[in-house]
Amino acid sequence: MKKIFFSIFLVASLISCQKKTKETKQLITVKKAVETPIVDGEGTDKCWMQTNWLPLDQRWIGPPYSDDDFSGKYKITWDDEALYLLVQIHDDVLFDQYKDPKKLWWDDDCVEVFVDENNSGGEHQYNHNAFAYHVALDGNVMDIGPGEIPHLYNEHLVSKRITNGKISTWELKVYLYDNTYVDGEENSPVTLHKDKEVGFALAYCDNDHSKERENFIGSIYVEGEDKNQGWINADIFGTLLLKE
Ligand SMILES: [Ca+2]
Ligand SMILES: [Ca+2]
Ligand SMILES: [Ca+2]
Ligand SMILES: [Ca+2]
Repeated sequence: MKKIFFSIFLVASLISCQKKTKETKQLITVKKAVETPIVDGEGTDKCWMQTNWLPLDQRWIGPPYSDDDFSGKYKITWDDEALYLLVQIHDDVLFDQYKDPKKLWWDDDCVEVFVDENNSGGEHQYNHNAFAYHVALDGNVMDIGPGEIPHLYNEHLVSKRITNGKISTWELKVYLYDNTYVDGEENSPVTLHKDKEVGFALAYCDNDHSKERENFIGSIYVEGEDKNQGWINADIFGTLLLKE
């Protein structure tokens, strides 16, 4: 009997260990939107007026760059339905060399939103433990699913971009799906609530005229030589803590 109890305890411990592998590196308290923002690319909504900018300044790939080449910042808020982001990017050249959204999407200019619904951390390269949504200049949303199959996830993320000269303002509504998500089936996004923790990072792929992206800039410091970890490992994400 004791042995069985111990086995159950051991299995339960292993499951709970697998569930949470991540240590909190960047805790961001996110205030609930006073009014749901209108996703129109204009940061004039009341909630944005009351939210501070956060930096998008960690070089994950590529050589040092000038402020004119790239600089970025973002705001974040939430309501019961989704996360909302206001992302302001200074990028000297907007470049979309592949019109096919499923072709080398990370080598075109795009905003990348990483979300781990239950903040578990862990590996998510070809599964839905977390998502890495690449939002292209034309609004298409790409990620790789199980079986290494690229998918459009346009129903997961609504966006609108307004570009004035070198400055683009992206407004995004990001629905959160949990790890039971199955491609090709009916899935419902989760409802958000106060005190929920969400794994999160933001990035921008900057390409101005090269075959491959020139820089990849993220919102969080990544340890080690290879900083291009976000699309594989949700342990590197920061943590959002949703508050009223
Ligand atoms: Ca707006
Ligand atoms: Ca640039
Ligand atoms: Ca997860
Ligand atoms: Ca660019």
